This record gives sequence, C-alpha cells and structure tokens, in this order.
Amino acid sequence: MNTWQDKEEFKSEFTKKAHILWEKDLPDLTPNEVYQTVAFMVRDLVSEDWIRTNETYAEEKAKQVYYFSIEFLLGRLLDSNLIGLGMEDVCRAGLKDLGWDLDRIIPEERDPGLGNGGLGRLAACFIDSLAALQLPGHGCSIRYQYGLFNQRIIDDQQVELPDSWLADGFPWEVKKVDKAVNVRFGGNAYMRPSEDGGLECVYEKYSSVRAVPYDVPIVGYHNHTVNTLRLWRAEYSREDMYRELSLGDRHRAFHYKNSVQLISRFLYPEDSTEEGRKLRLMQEYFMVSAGLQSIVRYYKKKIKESLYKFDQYIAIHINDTHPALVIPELMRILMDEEGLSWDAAWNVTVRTVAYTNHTILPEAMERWSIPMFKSLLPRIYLIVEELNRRWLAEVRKRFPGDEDKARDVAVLWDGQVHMAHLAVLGSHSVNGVAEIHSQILKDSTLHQFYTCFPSRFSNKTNGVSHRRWLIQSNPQLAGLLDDTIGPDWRLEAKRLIDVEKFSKDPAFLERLAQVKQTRKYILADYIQQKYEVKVDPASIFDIQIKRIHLYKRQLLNILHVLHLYYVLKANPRMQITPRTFLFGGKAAAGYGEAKQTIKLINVVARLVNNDRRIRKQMRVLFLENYNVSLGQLLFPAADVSEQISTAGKEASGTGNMKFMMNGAITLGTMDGANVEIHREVGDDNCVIFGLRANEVMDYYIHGGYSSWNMYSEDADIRQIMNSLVDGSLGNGESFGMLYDSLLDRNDEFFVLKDFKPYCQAQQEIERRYNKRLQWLHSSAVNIAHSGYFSSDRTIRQYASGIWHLKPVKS
Ligand code: Z15
Repeated sequence: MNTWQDKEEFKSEFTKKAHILWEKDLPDLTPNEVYQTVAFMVRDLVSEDWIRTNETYAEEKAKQVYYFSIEFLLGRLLDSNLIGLGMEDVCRAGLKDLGWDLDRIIPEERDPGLGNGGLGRLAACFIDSLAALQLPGHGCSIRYQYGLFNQRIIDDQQVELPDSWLADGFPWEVKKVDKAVNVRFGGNAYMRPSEDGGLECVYEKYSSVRAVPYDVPIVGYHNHTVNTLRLWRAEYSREDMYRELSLGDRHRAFHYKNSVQLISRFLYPEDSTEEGRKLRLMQEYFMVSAGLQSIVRYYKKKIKESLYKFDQYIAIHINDTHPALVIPELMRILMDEEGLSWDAAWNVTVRTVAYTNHTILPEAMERWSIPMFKSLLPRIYLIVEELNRRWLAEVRKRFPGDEDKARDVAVLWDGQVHMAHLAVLGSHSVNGVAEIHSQILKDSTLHQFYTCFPSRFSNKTNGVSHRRWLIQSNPQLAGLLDDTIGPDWRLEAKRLIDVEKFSKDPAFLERLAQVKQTRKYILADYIQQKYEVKVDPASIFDIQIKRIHLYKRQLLNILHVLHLYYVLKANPRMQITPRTFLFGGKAAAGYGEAKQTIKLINVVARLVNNDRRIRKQMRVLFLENYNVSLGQLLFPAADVSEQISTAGKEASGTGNMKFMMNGAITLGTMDGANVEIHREVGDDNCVIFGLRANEVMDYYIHGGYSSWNMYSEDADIRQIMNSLVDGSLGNGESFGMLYDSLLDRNDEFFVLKDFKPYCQAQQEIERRYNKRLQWLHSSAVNIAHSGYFSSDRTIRQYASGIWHLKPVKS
C-alpha cells in the first residue's frame, strides 16, 4: 500500500496502528501519540517506494551521488512527507473526523536539529531537491544524540540547554544493524616492502569503533522516488569491550566504551568558526570512513564493475571541508584493501570527489595540528604526507623558487594540515555558493590553486526548497498563486515568473496584501501565546533571523533601533510608521561578542517596549530558540528582510531567498546572493546600501579606515556608542566587549562606517512602504523572481555540471 484511498481508509488504518502501538482507546491518546501514530503510518506508505527506488538504481546501475555533510538541518518531517506523498488533505480530513486538528498534531514533532545554520539547512534543501527531481542522490552524516542546544533567554542572556531530540524516539529512522562497519583510530602505521617488490602498509594496535547506520527516507514530490539519508551512530564493539574486561582491566574497558560513544553524542555548535578539537576530527573521520566503506561495499556487491571505473557510477560531494578526509580515506581503501597503485587510486579519487567551499572567513578555515592528526589517524596521515610531497615537488618544478606559491597551495604547512587545500587538490570540481563568493575564491582565497587548475573552478549559486519554504510554510500564499497562475509552479519553480504579469493588477495585489496580513496575525498570535507580548500586526514587520555573528552585523540593526529611539525621545511630535523589529538566532556558546549582542538586543528591547509613548511607534523583540520550525512562521510574516552583512563576508546567505519567496523586500548590502537578488528584481524592488566588497577589500589592504574618526565626527554615533558603556541602557548594563570591537579594534566589520547609509536605507524602506500599491508591486516582483532561487535549479546545475547524473523514474 502506498496511498490512503480516502479518509475512511485513513481512519481505519489509524485505528489499527494506534491500537498496536499504544494499546489504548482512541480518545485516550495524547497529541504526541497521535503524532507518532500518523508518522508510523506515513513510514509504512513510504516503504514500498523506498525499496523500489533502491532496486531501480541498482538494476539500472544509475550513477549516484553521495552528499557528505557534517550537518543536515532537516526540520520537521511529518508535514513535508505528507505533502510529498500528496496525502495531506486525506490525513487532515481523517484526523478531523476522529477529533484532532492536523495543525495541532504537527508541532508535536521535535525538530531534528542536526545542524547549526545555513550550511546544514542547505544540505537538507539539496536532498529534498534530489528526490523531487528523481535524481539518485543520498545524504551521509552523523546521528548526533544531542542536536544544536535549545536556547533560552534568562535575564536577557542566552542560556544553552541540551536538545535531547531522540528522547521520545524518532519515527523516521530505520536502524540497519546488518550494515554496520568498523572505523579504526590510533595505533601505528608504517610502510614495509611487500612480496611483489613494492611497498605495503602495516596498520596495527589501533582501536575499533562500530559504526551503525540509521536510514531516513527522503521523499520526493508526487513521484514515488524515495532516496536515503544515512546517519551513522558510534557504538562500542562488544568484542573489544569483553576482551578488555577479560584482561582484567575494568577501568580501561569502561573508558573505551565511553570514549567511543562520545563520538556521535554532540553536534558542535560553531557556525562559520572553527575550534580544532580532537573529538571533532574523530567525528569527521568516523562519518567519512563509515560512509565510504558502505559505498564501496555496495559498489562491489551491486555494480560489480572494476574499481577503475568507480567514478562512472559514483560521485562523492563534500559540503565544506568537514568531510575532506574522504580523499585520503578513498585512497586508503583503494590501495590497502583493493590493491590499486598510488597513481590509479589518485586518478579514481580525484575524478570521484567534488568540493563546495562555503566561507572565506579565515577563522572558519579548518586546520589540524599535525601531531594530533598523526596520532589519531596514523594511516591517513601517511597518505596525506605522500600526496603533499608529490604535489609540492610538482609545484616547485613548475614554479622554481616561488615559495609563496608553495605555501599557498601546501596541504601540510607550519605544523598543520590545511583541509581546504586538501579538498581542492583531491577534487575535480571546486565551487563557491554565489557569484561574488566564487569570484573571491578565484581572485584571493584560492588564487594560487586557480592558476594551477582554472578549469576546476565554477559557481553554483545556492537555492532553497520552494516546497518547504513556500508550499509548506505559507499555504495561504501557495493557494493564491494557484488561483492566479495555476499550479505549475509547484513542479517547476521558474513558473513563478508568471506572477509578474499580475504585479500591477490591483485585485491580485489586494489579495496578496490579505495573505501577508493573515500571516502577520498568525505570527502575532504565536508571540502572544508563547511570550505574552503584544505586537501590532498593522506595523511593519522587520526581521533579522540567522546565526549571531559579528560579520552578519545584528549590531548595526540594533544600534539603528537605539538611534531611532533617541530620535523619537528628542522629538516628541515626530511620527514614524509603526515598526516591529524582530530578531532571532543562536550564538555559539563560546563566542563572547555574539552572546553580548543578544543581551544588547534584549536590553534595548526592554528600554523601547517599556516606554509608553515610544512603544506605539516601535517594538523590539528577540525570539527565543530560532530553528527551522520557527523560521516557517517568520518568513511568511515578514515585510522587510534584513541582509546586512559586511560586503564580501557572507558567502551566499539563504534566508534572503526564503524571505524573497514569501514576498518580503530585501534591505541589504551587495554581499553573497543579495547581489543576484538585486540583479533579478532591480533597484526599485529592493533597498541596497553600504560599502561594496571591493571598497572593504581596499580598506583591509591599504588601511585608511578609522572608527575613532567616525566616532569623533558624528554626534549620533557618539551617543549610541557612549550608551554601550555609560550604564544608561538600564540597570547600569555595560557592553564593553562590543564597544571595544567597534572602537579599540577599529570596527573590523565597518558597522560605524555603514551606519549612516543604513539609517538612510531604513528611511527609504519607510517611504516605499507608505506607497502601498508600489510596495505590493515590489512584493509581487520578488515572489515572481524567486523561482531562480529554488534549490531545484541549483541541484540541476550540480547534476549536469559536476556529478553527471540523470533522472531515474521510480
Ligand atoms: C555555515 O553555515 C556556512 C559556511 C560555513 O563555512 C560554515 Cl562552517 C557554516 C554558511 C555561510 O555562512 C552562508 O553564507 C551560506 O549561505 C551557507 O553556508 C550555505 O552555503
């Protein structure tokens, strides 16, 4: 069975399933039990197609891509799977007859928070698009027992609570005990002469970790394709544990057990920064080795072709450098286990692997200390050492005496393993995630590599799943679009361009305004229920939601809010269009400035919201625990999308696309994908301000920027800056770390430099908002042009330009 014929069939299946699962009468079920019952029913529906899809791929020997990512930020799966199967209406009607509301059942699912931010959510959109396009592609990652921390705000500050998302079970996973593999750490590795007169590797005294896969179905859109996300869990091997115990050393035995289980216990909470800790390196190798072993095993069992042809059937993609150890690990398997020569193994490896870079921030570039790397992964280190030796010999031959070049492309340098260099060297394809970002890679970050391998470099501008971020998040807008341009856009997001014809049609614009108003009411209700705070649905909803980071400049936003507050205080007669400033996002637990930014937002919020006169004109709110589900409430309700990173710093951004798809107007810098959004919609339909990337670059190279000058020459800047440290924001609060980063450390991200241009851009937003029809027209133009930013377009580009995959009908 892979559908419910009608609601009657749903109800009878539900009754059976609930009885088996809970041994309770239906009226006694808790909402969570209802959720789980429906989830298990959906899994039953999927299983036939899931098996069929795998059989078809194997029978046709279709080329498949494995997308390795240390994060997959899936969000809830019940609703998306119901939509994918086309079963949402039947389910809703059946539940209604039984006395439940699907919209109240859906929130019972806990967000699988197996990611931090953009990188992890991109991976989730990508596997969604692969399945929707019937492309043979699967995800590979870690089944973290604890996802990204839950954020609470206590006394204005972020507090991190553990996210034990698996506590009540996860109905979507299937444990595959028979597919477990071993991953080895530590010990000694050395080369010795082999019988055939060559060299072979001896690897001994290692300890083994059992990697057990948990498979999650990734459901296509109305097409019977079901791909797989394989999540690996680390378990101790009973054998090893009993051996230790039999040797009489209980402490060693339990230490072994605990240290093994730690590998898949926590997701690291850093986004776009790197901590360089041993456990993280263990996680990376654990995922890579387990994933590759299972791919090679599949290849030998089902494809049964020569390993020299591996790349004709298998593509491996690495999402940033975290999985870059696939390169030496594939070399190891091909040489040590399959007997290929170095050169043969290297050819296969390079042709198989492709790499996406997601950042140019130096603090996010992964580097491992050689002593740590070597002691944890001795065999892998030998391979890295050898590939580095061969590579530098080649570079020094081609460019004699150019040691600057050698340094810029070395994998081992200054006592460190440089993962981005490993990734570029061992891949046939390197791409950035937006045009400006890919250009910066070629011009600066990876310039020397670009001169060596120009044809490896390309751009693949990011995208987002219009199924999750429009169909699922905003059914009101989706319905209006169906009424206006027909439903083709659901299958082909480019068709959204047909909305442009209606972008001056007053009747359509009126309905668009109603949809936005409805979504603002829904959000206002949620905020009222959850925080007991009133927001005015008639005000402009101005939203910045993303990880908290200095380069993303939440500071610029909140300092403008503070400035506006002072202006209103000083001019009691002044009237502005009422505005609600909403913020959301998590700060890495160890990132002091980011945590202080959250506190500043909350302190300013109290100042503003407690002022009886001011709060009629503006409100400020920091929403706790921003995650995928909260995003699904926020994007549809936004009027203004804050995308204000320092130009050149945000590789792409993807929230910008979700806002656009939901009809918000971008207020942004010329950074990341904002550049392409601006090109799509034009100056009239977004508001761009601030330094350009080349200007920022010139300041870094030639100097000439002094934030002290900005401070001393501008009274408004002086006022807001002083308030950070003079205790005037209430309770004598002081924000020394932020003050120092802006003044003592010369404002690395040009917050003060861009402050006045940002204030003017905010006034421009207000001017445009008050020309109601023109604003609605802009909103429609944004929706019409958001089709380009569907991850379906991105994935088609990867599939044809990098992976060479073709769709396979299931
Ligand atoms: C992350 O979320 C991103 C880059 C990283 O290097 C890491 Cl470690 C995490 C983000 C970028 O900051 C963002 O601009 C981009 O849109 C996203 O990856 C997806 O490419």
